Amino acid sequence: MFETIVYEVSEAVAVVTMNRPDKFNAFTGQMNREITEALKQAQKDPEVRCILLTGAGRAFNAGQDLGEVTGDSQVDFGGMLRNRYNPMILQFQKTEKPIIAAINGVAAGAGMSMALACDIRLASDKASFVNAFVNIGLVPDSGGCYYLPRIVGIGKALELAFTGEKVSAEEALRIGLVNQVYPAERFQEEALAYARKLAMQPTRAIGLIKRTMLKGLEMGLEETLQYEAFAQEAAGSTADYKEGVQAFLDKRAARFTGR
Ligand code: T3D
Repeated sequence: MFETIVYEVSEAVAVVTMNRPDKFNAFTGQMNREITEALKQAQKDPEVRCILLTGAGRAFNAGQDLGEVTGDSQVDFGGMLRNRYNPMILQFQKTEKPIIAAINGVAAGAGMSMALACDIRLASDKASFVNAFVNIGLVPDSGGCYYLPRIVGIGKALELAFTGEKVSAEEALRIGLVNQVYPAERFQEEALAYARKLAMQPTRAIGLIKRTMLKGLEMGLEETLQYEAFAQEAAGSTADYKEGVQAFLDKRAARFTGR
């Protein structure tokens, strides 16, 4: 049973809703663990073919709950990241199903980093992004230093990290921080429709695409070519590959099952 998130599966989509709206869905240790667990659960469940991560209320996620780390004693930043945040962020990569961040409102600090660790980012026109770390004298963490420069380029990444200024959804779309922006009134239905469409794709190929492209970011051409050959062997042995080819020959839409 989850307490800080709501986990619901319907029509092949697992919707994970961060549910601390009064605190702008800021992270507690329990929420870090529950998100990690929810991703593992979705990975194991053959009924789930896409994951949609969103926030309850006005915010997506405001980063670490600063109420949890105040006080006179020195915060164990290293321990906190190693034990709570890093395993959660790594789980996004390990989950071989598409993960969509449906960014309904502000995404700040580690909440922004987590959105960057998702495969696709959809934003409401009321959403915004704040690389808030510098505003409290910290360094981007939770994969922010890895994903942000890869997504928007080093120049823009440094600007966002140095200034900690708020970026609107419109600007986020312009700089490639998000894939799509939808009006707030129909955001949840648009995001769900997007997720359902991805859930109908050949899920094993999608998982292999994700793994191969992420590995490709770290490897040279020769190694990537090798890995593509390996991934293609795996994809080519799926029922969805056979269905895809048959559907093409039959001149009909493919009916993928994720097998
Ligand atoms: O120990 C460590 O810190 C290590 C881990 C680091 C990882 C990190 O994530 S560090 C970064 C932590 N996050 C922040 O610094 C963001 C702090 N929040 C903000 O800058 C702003 O609240 C926002 C830009 C997110 C939103 O601004 P705005 O003006 O739309 O809303 P607001 O009025 O500031 O906040 C609304 C409520 O949410 C408010 O509560 P109240 O007064 O209505 O009862 C505010 O206190 C609460 N809230 C927002 N962010 C946090 C939070 N409560 C706890 N922790 C938060 N991070």
